[in-house]
Amino acid sequence: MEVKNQIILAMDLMDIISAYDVCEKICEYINTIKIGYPLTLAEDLKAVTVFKENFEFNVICDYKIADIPATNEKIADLTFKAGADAIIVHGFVGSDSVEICDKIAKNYGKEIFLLTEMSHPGAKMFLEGTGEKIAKMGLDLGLKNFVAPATHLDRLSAIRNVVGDDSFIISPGVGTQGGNPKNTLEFADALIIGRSIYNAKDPKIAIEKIINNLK
Ligand code: NUP
Repeated sequence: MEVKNQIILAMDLMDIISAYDVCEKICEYINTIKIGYPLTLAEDLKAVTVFKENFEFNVICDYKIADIPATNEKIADLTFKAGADAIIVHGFVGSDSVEICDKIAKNYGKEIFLLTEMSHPGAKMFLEGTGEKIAKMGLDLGLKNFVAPATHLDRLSAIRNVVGDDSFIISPGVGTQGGNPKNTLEFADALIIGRSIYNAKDPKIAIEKIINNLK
């Protein structure tokens, strides 16, 4: 996936009008948006269509799928049927649950991103340290796309070491969660940024600042 300016907008506003409004302001700078449960549960999967039809964005659905294969299959199928370009899948559930999502993605000519470790403080409790194993499983499954945290650069770097330079890592946790954009891009291919853009008084100025600081 080609991500313009190495920034993916995490759109977690919960109504489509406000989300649309932010996208209109910054669409010259981005071509990829990530939506998750907040917007989808509030507005339905039609949110995918709104961003595809009006902005021609790549749409990544951050559903962190983490169920048994039979259920993952249904979730993935509905998501790709709605027009998503990619879906985020949890790795800790194991290879069978991940593999079925990849199979469905391929049926649609689309992609999955494998979530290795998470960015929030609670990730330390159970997830921290599992990222390399999950990343290795992804590699063994032939996956190329991974999600790893911007808030723990040592962990992000360890995961990069496992997946190698040919893999594509997108990284959440920049801005509001404390991660630094430039440092994160030493290890990641693209940043996932939400609140520090969509909650800014002027989202256009906010994203311009981030882009300028990357230079
Ligand atoms: O480990 C993760 N951390 C994380 O923040 C995995 C994620 N998918 N996310 C998501 O990235 C989170 O749900 C939100 O949509 C986005 C970060 O947004 P923000 O903290 O920049 O507002």
